[in-house]
Amino acid sequence: MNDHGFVKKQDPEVYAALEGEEKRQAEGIELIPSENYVSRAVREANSSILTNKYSEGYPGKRYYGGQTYTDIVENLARDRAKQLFNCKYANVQPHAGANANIGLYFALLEPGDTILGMDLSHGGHLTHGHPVTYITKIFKFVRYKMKNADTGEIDYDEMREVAKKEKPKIVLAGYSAYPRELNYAKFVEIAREVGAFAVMDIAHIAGLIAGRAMKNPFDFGFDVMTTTTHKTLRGPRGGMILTRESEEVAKKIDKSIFPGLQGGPLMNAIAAKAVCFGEALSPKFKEYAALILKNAKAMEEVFRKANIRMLTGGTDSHLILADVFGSLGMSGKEAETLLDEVGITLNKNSIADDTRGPMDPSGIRFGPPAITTRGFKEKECARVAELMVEAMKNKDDKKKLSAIREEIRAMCKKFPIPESFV
Ligand code: DSN
Repeated sequence: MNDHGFVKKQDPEVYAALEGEEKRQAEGIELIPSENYVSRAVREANSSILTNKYSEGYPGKRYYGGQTYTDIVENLARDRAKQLFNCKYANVQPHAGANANIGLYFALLEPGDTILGMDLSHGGHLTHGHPVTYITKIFKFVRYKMKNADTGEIDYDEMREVAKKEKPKIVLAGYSAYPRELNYAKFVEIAREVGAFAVMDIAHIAGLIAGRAMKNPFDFGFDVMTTTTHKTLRGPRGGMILTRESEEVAKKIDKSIFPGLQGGPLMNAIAAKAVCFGEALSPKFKEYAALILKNAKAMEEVFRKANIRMLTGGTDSHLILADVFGSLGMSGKEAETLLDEVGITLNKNSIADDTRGPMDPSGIRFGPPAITTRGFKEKECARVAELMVEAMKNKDDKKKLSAIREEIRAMCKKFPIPESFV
């Protein structure tokens, strides 16, 4: 529903772009697995008058006056986050997932210290040590990999060997393009052997952990988890750091985020995080999380039947990484552009040890978190996957592509984006 009345009156150019985006979201199938549709309540909190307020510091210990209500919302967000993820401490101030990761590194490490993370082409994230990021000028990153990209099994022997040799201070799990559940106990075992912190970046699967559809790494002894709040968790854009039980670590993290890395927190976003965490605590969210997994499986099945190679052989989570170049001779970029034309949005993605470059890689990455929010069940998700395959296999058949576009439009009309989930 349009709520841009004041923008319309005051700034027609921005208004036109907002309207265009609203229509794009309403009429297309969103399969980027890190995107979602938030509730109206989350949006209201996110655009609330809390954007007017400066609140450097933490509840009860701020640098400016007038903090009665900011303290209330930040405490609500922290308490709900702790309850959701079963931990003792939460810092809800990171403006983004990248800030959460960078703030954490500075909290736990000294310059020159080492982090052991997943090889980036096997699913890791930029902030896990990509050479283009500034953190690689400060910390040393060493790598483990999958043993076999067709099963997804992590090479834990290699991980242990590298850990013993390099003595990392952090053993890092959690990825943006890896679809399998991890052997968390193994990570913790290796981290303990070398005296490192076991850290998990749960950004992609935070909603699945909160909704109890996937395991919680804290149950296996992980020390800290970082996350975004806007992916499967279905909240506002933002980040968060959770500490299982060490008060000393939690204090270091607080200091690192403010004043170490950031200035004033975005209190409007923190209010929206509180609303999102409230939604995630509801029984309906558990149903949502469970349905994401079923819907992803339904899509996996269609790709398997179509003989399209999926990295790791399939998925245990909300995302699928398919080797369209290897299977169909179509690059990831070509597939992304083609599917965009029929109303399906997803992203091109590198696959493990990709021989093609990152701007035109071999793979596509997609998943059902957003369409599940829209009410799609297994039947509809399977149909979307069939339409994807049909489009890719008939990329030059204009008539067929136009029929697919029409079917997508009709599906979107049948499943409007909901405004409330409780
Ligand atoms: N850009 C995010 C994703 O799509 O996975 C990661 O930060």
